[in-house]
Amino acid sequence: MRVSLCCTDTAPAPWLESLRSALPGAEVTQWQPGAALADYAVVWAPPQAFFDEQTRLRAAFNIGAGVDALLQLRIPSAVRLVRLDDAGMSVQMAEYVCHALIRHTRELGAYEAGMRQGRWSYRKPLARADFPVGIMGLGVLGERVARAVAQFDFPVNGWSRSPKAIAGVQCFAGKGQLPAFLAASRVLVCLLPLTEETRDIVNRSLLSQLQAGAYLINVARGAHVVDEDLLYMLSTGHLAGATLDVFRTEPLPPAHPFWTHPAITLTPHASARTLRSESIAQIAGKIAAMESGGPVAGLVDRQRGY
Ligand code: NDP
Ligand code: OXD
Repeated sequence: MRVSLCCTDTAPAPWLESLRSALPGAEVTQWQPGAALADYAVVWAPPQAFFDEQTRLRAAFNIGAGVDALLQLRIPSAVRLVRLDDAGMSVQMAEYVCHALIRHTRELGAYEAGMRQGRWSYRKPLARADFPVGIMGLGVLGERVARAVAQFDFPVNGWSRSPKAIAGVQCFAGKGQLPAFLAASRVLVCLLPLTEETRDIVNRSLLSQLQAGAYLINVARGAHVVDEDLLYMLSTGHLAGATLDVFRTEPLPPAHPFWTHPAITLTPHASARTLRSESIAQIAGKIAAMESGGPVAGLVDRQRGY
């Protein structure tokens, strides 16, 4: 069996070494134009030329959860696309979202500013009940985040395409229930995949349906949010602030207003990093399942877009 690694933005050597030890019977190589045909691919942001040349692939494993960039390429339908299915990301996402939420509701930013000025002064505690959290996307990451937020006794709402039942979470589904979900939420967490249906979803109309003094945490994809609408809603005061991990253009251009906005906290697409050993163990397990004809979790449904 031959496995080809084609990852831009990722140092290949440690991946090659770990893939070789996880797949001892396989010939694992880094892809270069003209390389021998492989059976499986491990990819992140591959060029179109990779799929044009690699005509024997049975499956391509994306070393990330989001497959929006991969689905922009022309990939023969015979190639099964497989995403990372947690692989250590959901706990990171739960940490990140809880931290952003608690930093906001405990006003830790204001305490930090006070500390820098040598100021010892208390702020009146805010009530958790006044900060219902709405999580858009209740998949592998969203469900874990919803459960983690519920552990801190915040009211939690969740929204997905298909109906769900999650203990401690009021679940809404489909476009028809989106207005009720938004009206019940003050803090909005975006954990949707980027698809034709979800691009630009966090716009002025959606943000204005959240409870007043809303807060946005976007950890999914930058193109979910209409940047100008976010800035406008901050200027009206309806939105109190935002924590953003993902952006339409990454790295975020130096002149972008998000960098200096006082109500925006940002990180460089770091909320849930791909962990190499967990990812490779998962990919090796899935290759073994495919070879033996068993079921494989995390298959991408190209029609749905995730
Ligand atoms: P999943 O595919 O497991 O879950 C997606 C969820 O979104 C599902 O609950 C799905 O509903 C819901 N959904 C999809 N389309 C719609 C729609 N049109 N309306 C309502 N709900 C919808 O994805 P993950 O949880 O694994 O990951 C989510 C996203 O997080 C990734 O696609 C990626 O973009 C991003 N991500 C960001 C990272 C970062 O570092 N910032 C790291 C990892 C991921 P249903 O359950 O009904 O199918
Ligand atoms: C992912 C990501 O999709 O890192 O896994 O954003």
